Amino acid sequence: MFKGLASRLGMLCLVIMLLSPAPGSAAQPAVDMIYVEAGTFSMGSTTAEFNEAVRLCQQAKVEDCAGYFEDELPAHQVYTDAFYIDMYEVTNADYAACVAAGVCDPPYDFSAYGYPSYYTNLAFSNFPVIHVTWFDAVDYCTWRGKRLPTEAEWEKAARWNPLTGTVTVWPWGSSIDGTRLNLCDESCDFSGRYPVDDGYANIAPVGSYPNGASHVGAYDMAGNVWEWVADYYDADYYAYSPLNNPTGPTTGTSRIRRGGAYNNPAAFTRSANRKDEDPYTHDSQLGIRCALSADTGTSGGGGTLRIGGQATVHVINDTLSLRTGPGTSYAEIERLPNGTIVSILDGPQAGGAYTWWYIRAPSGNQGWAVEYADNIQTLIPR
Ligand SMILES: [Ca+2]
Ligand SMILES: [Ca+2]
Ligand SMILES: [Ca+2]
Repeated sequence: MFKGLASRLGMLCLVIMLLSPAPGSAAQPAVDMIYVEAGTFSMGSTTAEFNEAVRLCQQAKVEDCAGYFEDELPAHQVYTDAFYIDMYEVTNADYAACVAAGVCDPPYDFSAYGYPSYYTNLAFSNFPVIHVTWFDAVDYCTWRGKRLPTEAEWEKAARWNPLTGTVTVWPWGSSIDGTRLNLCDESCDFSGRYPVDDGYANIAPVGSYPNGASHVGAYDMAGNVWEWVADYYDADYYAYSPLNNPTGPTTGTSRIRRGGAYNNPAAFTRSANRKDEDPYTHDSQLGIRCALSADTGTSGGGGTLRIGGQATVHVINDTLSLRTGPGTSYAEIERLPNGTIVSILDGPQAGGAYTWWYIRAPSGNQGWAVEYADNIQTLIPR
């Protein structure tokens, strides 16, 4: 129901972002998600990976390193269904749109470490939102028609390589490379500095490290800011976690943050690292990334269109219009030929005489398409 408003606010934020160059360099689209296919991966750390993590941690002169990483054991097989995950950490501009819509609470603190004016300063529109609780993260993702990733989905998107079926210690590979992420580098104010200049002493704009993208193409899954995931925390969960689509312990008091941040030593930015967290916590190192189920349903039609599903474009002597809004008066982004498979991101919404869905085309373009118009333009569920 909010999508029309959200789209306009999103465009407004994008305009604001374009008008006010951030201190960093990276440009990014307002909304973008990555498809992660169904399949099994090895979650958690092997004993060898654990030992190497402890060694790297001790090298940074951190105490009780083993105690931080024992909850990554044992490595175990996990299957997840297909899902989408945000390409970027949720930005201040993204989050501000939800606040403006009257749905999300503002962050608890408008400053960031090193940046006295942050959330309300348009120069930081493209930086990750921080000072948000787990509940704020849930509210934001829900408003976008999404949800928080499960801990398993998060780790799969961070370190699983679909081409090889294997996992790496960091998103890009298994060796630390201080130029591929924002961690506690040589300019960092905190202890455990890694001897490299990564360009940022504090938080960086999202997407600042294209060489640090994960195998599926998600940015900043190592470092910059930690990210909330959906599950309750149990240090021993991996000993009894189910194979299929684990969603964490059924009860608990702590949630989980993932990925490490700009103020952490290298060992804490490994993709298997997990840290328990009070869901009411908010701080200058913790943000949001959302996910979305990609239920493809049964092939061959039938069923109904639904968010997270796919549809096939069916047109007769015509092409399907992808528009900037839910109605025929909105501008056309592109035209999709018969047989095009699209992903459904939001909807339905009434517009004029028709019903509209917010979809993503194979080009990556996102926009509104009509569900059914006189049997000439139709979206058929897959
Ligand atoms: Ca840094
Ligand atoms: Ca991150
Ligand atoms: Ca841990």
